[in-house]
Amino acid sequence: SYSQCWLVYNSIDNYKDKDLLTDLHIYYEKDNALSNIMNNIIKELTQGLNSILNIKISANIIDGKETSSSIKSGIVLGLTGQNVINDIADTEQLTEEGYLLKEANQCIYIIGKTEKGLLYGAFDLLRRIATGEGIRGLKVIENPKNTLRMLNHWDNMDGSIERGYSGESFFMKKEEILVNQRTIDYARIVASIGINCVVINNVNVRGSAATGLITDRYLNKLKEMAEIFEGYGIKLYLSANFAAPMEIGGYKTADPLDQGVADWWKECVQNIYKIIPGFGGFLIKADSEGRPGPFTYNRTHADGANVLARALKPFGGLLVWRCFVYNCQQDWRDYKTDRARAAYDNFMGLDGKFDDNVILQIKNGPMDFQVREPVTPLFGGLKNTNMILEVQAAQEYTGQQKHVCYLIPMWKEVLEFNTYAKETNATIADIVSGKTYNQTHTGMAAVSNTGDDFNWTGHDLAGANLYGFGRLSWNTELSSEQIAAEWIKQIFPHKDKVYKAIMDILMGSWHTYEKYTSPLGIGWMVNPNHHYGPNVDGYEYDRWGTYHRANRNGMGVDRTKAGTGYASQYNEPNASMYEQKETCPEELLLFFHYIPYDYKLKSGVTLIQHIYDTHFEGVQEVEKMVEEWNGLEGLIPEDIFQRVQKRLTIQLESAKEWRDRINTYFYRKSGVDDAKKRKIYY
Ligand code: BDP
Repeated sequence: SYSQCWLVYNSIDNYKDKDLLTDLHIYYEKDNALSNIMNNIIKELTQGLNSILNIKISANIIDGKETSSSIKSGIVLGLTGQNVINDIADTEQLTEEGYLLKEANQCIYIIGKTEKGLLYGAFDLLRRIATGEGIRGLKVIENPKNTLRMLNHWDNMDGSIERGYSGESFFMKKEEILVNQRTIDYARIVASIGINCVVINNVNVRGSAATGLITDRYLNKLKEMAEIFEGYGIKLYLSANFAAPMEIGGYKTADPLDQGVADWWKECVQNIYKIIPGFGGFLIKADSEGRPGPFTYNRTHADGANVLARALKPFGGLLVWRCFVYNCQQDWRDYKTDRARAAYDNFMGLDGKFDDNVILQIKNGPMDFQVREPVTPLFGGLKNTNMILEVQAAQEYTGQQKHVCYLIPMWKEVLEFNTYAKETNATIADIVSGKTYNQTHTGMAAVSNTGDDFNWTGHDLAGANLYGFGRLSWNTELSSEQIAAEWIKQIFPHKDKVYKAIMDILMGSWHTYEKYTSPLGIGWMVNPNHHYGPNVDGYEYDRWGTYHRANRNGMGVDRTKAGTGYASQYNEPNASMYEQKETCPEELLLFFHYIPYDYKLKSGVTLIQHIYDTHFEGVQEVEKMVEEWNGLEGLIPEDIFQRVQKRLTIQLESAKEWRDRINTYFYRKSGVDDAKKRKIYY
């Protein structure tokens, strides 16, 4: 069994606008059978309203060609273009997936241009009701800001999940594809927050089973999954192996400029679309961390992406190509090479060389999902390329879903970052939504944090990251608080104390995590491989390119012109801002500069004292979280209370370990005592 996340539809008493929800009327072309999407909308609305308000309604289908309406009250659903609907509101502003919700004459209208729009409108209405919001006088037009709202699952064919902290895969097990009730509930849950593209398998496509997902061995089963997804407006995507023509095709090369390779991909893709006409496309990780790619053949990433894109093109498929390309065999002795430079160095020269159905998927930071990184400069550089932002909902470096770390505030900062690529409209949100350069394929992708655990996300509070990603990718302007508020109210009883405690815990959690882990943007002080828990020198003399450069005088990586030159990859005025210690935002100081321990920060304390102080504060903040959570006993569902309480205990222990390891390490390196005379070393 498993939870329904934010679709639990808890019952609420005394909902004041219940009288508007008497019936469900659906305008539909009578000669057509209801589509899967329409059936799902009906199911969702009838079950949802029944569960929340104890209202029993059934759908009344009305011929869409009808010209007059005798409807007295209730929900009215219809596409634009149907006579009766057109009278109700001006729907010109609606885009493909948008919807209009409007109350008029005792009716709640849900109007869309497409059935997908209606689906999102229905989920929006249910969300408002579930959170207790009134719907009288309602009038909203919602169009998604991004066309691609994508989840990347890193699920392996054996059922394990790379960087998965919530159990095993619910998409695959023992090299077989799973299609069952959970597939349906997954689709409902993610569709309700606007997700419309899902990649079900790991970007590291290793072995013949994963590589063979694009062949007849799996396509018929995948077709069943794709049909379920389609009923919720979701397109199925697959991660593909760049060397598939060799590994499963038995061909002599995977050279993208070889005609045989191009033909192989064409045939492969034709076959996929024959079986799954609504297939979305491929996601590719190439030339990265051991994955094959075009570099082997002295070809560019544009050559590599385009050969696949051309195979997909006739069917409207998209090719998503990741920019996480760097040399993972660097030399830590060499202060001039810098992994942070890699995405920009590898891709800037290719701007404009990608086909129009290629999309570059770029991680938010130049390194790898650390608790604090600057925004990658690549977004501010590329001008003639489709780009989407990749974030990681899976908390690989942010506590692995044992710690609470609400990531929406981090993603908001990324989205609001001004790249200065143009004078106006040049934030990351503008760039990835196509506002800056008018690209067609734009949006956001998240590495999913789900698995087959009862609550889907291991930590119940990690559900807010999944929820928030969907909502944010739909509307990048929502605030972190708004998103948290919606999430809390859909899941927990509507009580002030509950709301306040959970809101506090979520909203402070990212900064708290940052305080007791690695300071001022330096990152990486984790145990190698699994990446959980402190290990200051874990990667320091390794080849992955992730260093803190601490010695007895100070620490930090010099990324100015005197150092690796990374800061110059930004547009002005950002480049100069990062170049100078004085103007560099302090939370990123050690990312850009080597700083002596006695350097005075703006707060007046020295760098070393700041490290000690924040590590004590971080632990205190976790103690406060534990206290707040304990105060919820009896007020929220017992199982959630227990699960979270258990994880908070683990978090507190781990936070103390971080504090003591970091403080001890830097005390021993620097020899500087704590000004407040606390115990800082062991
Ligand atoms: C890193 C993960 C690794 C992924 C890689 C990626 O440690 O497991 O394969 O990113 O994004 O964060 O490809």
